[in-house]
Amino acid sequence: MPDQSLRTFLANLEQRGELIRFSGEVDPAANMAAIEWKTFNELGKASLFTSLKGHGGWRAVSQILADRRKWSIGLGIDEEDILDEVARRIARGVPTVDVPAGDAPVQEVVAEGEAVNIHEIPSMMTSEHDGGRYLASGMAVIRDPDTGVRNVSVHRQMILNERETGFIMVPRQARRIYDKYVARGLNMPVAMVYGGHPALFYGAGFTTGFDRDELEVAGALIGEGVRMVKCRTVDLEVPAEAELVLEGEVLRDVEVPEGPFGEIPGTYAEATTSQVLRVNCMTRRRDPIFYAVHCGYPTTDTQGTMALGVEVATRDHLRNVEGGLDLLDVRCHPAAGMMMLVVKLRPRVEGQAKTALMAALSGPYLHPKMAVAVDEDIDAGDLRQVMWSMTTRVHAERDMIMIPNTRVFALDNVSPVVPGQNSFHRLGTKWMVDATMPAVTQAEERARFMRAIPRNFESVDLDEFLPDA
Ligand SMILES: Cc1cc2nc3c(=O)[nH]c(=O)nc-3n(C[C@H](O)[C@H](O)[C@H](O)COP(=O)(O)O)c2cc1C
Ligand SMILES: [Mn+2]
Repeated sequence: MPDQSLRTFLANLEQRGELIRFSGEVDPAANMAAIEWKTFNELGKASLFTSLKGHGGWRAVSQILADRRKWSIGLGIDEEDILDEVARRIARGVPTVDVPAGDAPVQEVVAEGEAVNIHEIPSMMTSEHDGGRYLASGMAVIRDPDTGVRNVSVHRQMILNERETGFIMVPRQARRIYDKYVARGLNMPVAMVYGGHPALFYGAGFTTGFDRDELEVAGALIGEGVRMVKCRTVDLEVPAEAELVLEGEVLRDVEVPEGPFGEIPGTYAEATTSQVLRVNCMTRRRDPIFYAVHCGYPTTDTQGTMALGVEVATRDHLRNVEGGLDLLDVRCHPAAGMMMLVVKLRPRVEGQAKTALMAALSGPYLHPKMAVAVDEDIDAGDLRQVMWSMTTRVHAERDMIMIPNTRVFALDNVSPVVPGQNSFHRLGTKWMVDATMPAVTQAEERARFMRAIPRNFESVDLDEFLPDA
């Protein structure tokens, strides 16, 4: 029976040298974010903090899913196969399984009503100008009041007081469900879940059909149904092996000031207003590990998670392009704030790369606004090679195309807000760069665009020549 908690994954990361354990005291309100950000961006490692100032009994982790290597450990998939295998597994859903409260570590400690105090959680002060301490890893389990179908999505929460947080919903599925409750004059029941098997976080960050329960997507990734326990105060269920749950409701008629907050593009979402989550019950493990997701300037788990979802969904979307593509790779680069796609393909006929680029920019995710097509000799995951293609193989007046006034990602600050709408509705310019070699059909033409690589590049083994260490 696979462990569905965070814990086996953390042990695997540590054993593979992918995680650094910090036993000295750190302060979630002052220095934890800088430490975990540098630990990943300078050393490529995840962080586990075992001594948190003001939060005895808690531990925290961060940057555990910021790159493909960590995702491949988390999902038990070879790095090279990750897009194929995720797509293969999630093609069908695996239903959840109910377990009794006695089998649910996440309910070992329960606080209800006045006893709830969110300040106990080691929430992080993340970016320099954030409006407060945030929880950013919460997976909101909700239910569509019309169909009964569950939805799971991640929502940032600014801590407001002992019992309330902000709750930001950009116009996607959770917002649509919230609007249905509001139309009935009701608050929306929610269970926020923190810390679990990486498959849960993948599902929560993944955009799939409105009629699909992301917990069944997670189950498909794990290979068995997610074990769920009934909540104590709302008519919902949560993964029994999670670390922490906040049960409550998103209020129907309240908006409060919220933000600013360092967001997924790497810039700030400006201070605005948000809905409010009122917490009626907090359940947790006896020795909880808080998942302190870093949301802000790349690279963080936020981009690392969303990028993998964009890649899988875009690949699927590209399958429908006329004639079929010889598609070799799709990359959504976290370093580019997730707004750029690289499509690697073997164009078979003239014009096919540009057709593929149009499709890449009209997939299920709004985030990508720029797409670059590269040839089979380019590593789409290496931005240096992508940039090289963009200079040597691009004749801009022919190969660069802009499509103005298209709907773009809610947090893309450079794209203007639609007049009269809230800041989440923006019109921007999608742009495509065809960096594939011209003249697919003419071998002699292509010779001018080949990479001038070192002689005997393939056969030379550097290790044979390096001086002994
Ligand atoms: C760390 C992290 C934080 C996120 N914060 C928010 C948020 O505050 N509001 C929001 O609407 N989406 C947020 N998202 C994105 C949604 O979780 C994601 O788009 C999800 O697929 C939406 O689910 P849905 O398609 O069921 O609506 C966040 C994602 C991650 C990984
Ligand atoms: Mn959904």
